[in-house]
Amino acid sequence: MIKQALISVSDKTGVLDFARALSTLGVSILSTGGTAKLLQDNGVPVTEVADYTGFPEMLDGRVKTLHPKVHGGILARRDFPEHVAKLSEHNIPEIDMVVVNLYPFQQTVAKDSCTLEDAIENIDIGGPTMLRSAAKNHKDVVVVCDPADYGLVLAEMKGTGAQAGPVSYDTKFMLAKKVFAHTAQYDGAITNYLTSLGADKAHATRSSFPETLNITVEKVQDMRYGENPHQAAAFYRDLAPAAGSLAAYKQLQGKELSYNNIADADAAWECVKSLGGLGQSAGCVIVKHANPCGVAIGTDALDAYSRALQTDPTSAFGGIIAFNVEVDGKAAEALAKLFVEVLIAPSFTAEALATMSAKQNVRLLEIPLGDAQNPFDVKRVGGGLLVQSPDAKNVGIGELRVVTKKQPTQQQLQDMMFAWRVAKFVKSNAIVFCGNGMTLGVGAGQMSRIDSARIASIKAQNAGLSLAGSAVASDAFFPFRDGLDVVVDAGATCVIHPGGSMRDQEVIDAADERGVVMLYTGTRHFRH
Ligand code: 93A
Repeated sequence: MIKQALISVSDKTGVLDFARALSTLGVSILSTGGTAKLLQDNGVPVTEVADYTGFPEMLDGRVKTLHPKVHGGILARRDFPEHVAKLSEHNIPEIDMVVVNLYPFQQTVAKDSCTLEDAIENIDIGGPTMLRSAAKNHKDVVVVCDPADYGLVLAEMKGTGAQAGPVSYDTKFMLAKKVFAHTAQYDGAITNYLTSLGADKAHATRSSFPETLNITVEKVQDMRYGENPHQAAAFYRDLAPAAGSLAAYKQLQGKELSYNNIADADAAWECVKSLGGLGQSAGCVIVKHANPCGVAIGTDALDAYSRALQTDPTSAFGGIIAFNVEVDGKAAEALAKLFVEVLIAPSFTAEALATMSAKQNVRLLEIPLGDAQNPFDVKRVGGGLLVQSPDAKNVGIGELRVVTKKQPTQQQLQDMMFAWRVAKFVKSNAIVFCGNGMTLGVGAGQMSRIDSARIASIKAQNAGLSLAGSAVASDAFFPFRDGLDVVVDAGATCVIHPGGSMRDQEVIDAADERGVVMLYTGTRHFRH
């Protein structure tokens, strides 16, 4: 029987209705200052914790609920006669439900103006203590740290009639697990913040990377297997994924996503999102084994797809395809002719959905567009993590430097800008031939740049595409002139790369000698 609940919340969303419903079910309510006032002002009967314990809230609220009459009432085991006897000896009533959410530490430190003092005052002590007490004793105590669970708890209590009914063990256990995940994350955020502060604590200068890194993620799904069938796997997402990130996907049809599907879908989605502002309304990216094997912009989804497919129709078989525009019926009809593993778009028209519904093997993902970046990238290495800020740099046209005698035409500039956007998403060493807003040949993941250049031109040949007059992007500088010669021999007339080699002059002279245009970006896009 739930007779007494303690409610103490910073986020007051939904708490009034919840408290009122509890009260109607005959539950007496204990509450702290601000929460008690809100309930009282709205006519919900409530006893202030200070009146209950006989101790006032003190030390600017630092001590409100830290009292044996509170914690004894929560922690006592109802099935231990000695515990029950102790409670009555000290006149401590049982507390059967704890509803607490914590001081908004994360929101406070997210503000640029936050001082160390502000942060420290927002470290909740009494709240986590009550949550952990209640979660430890979850067999007998219902603990609610998330306003989203108020409805579930009420529904179970009301299920048994006018009197407050019990909450099931399964629900109490689920709520307790949620509490420990929540307090672990809360302490993790405090640690991340404090260990990111420099020696000059008074001024709280912050480094991007704390001394210890606590990452809390939540499981989205277990997978049948990982990269290979003998590996177990699961997908976890950030508690607040960046807007427009893959983790925000809604699956509209198709089999469960595999580990490789999610990795490739992320590569395709990140690449296609970067194709805006290039003078065409639609973009399409086809990915195989984490690399784009066809990328194009076009007048609409069908146009972009048809052109992306031309780059490497062989590799596109069983590929992951992403669009940055709605997929309509026309595009879906063309897509239905190809064996596709995953299809991603911000939306699908009704006609497109009808066409794809005949291809139930295709996993259809809807993801809202958004360009927020992950706060950092993580890569697991033996015994540790490599952490870096994301490769968020997009070179603007104004930052490009022409280093050859020959100046680019407008068309060449556009082609090089497109090629450069794509090269960022191709594994190093990356060489990407492009023309008229589509890839013509992609050389990826080779240990030597010259091999990537050769492979890219062979692939264009295999696809029957001409490289005459094409643009080439190289994700890092040409260490020697040989790589440049390969792409110019293949037909390229303009080349974009970061520059910065010891032999830059040798490579510039080669470009002048061959009569091609060369642009420096000053930015490198290694991707491993
Ligand atoms: O300052 S505390 O760490 N000390 C306490 O004893 C205590 N008891 C509850 N913070 C404490 N709380 C927190 O107060 C709760 O976790 C909740 O976030 C907040 C609710 O305060 P009010 O009801 O005054 O708005």
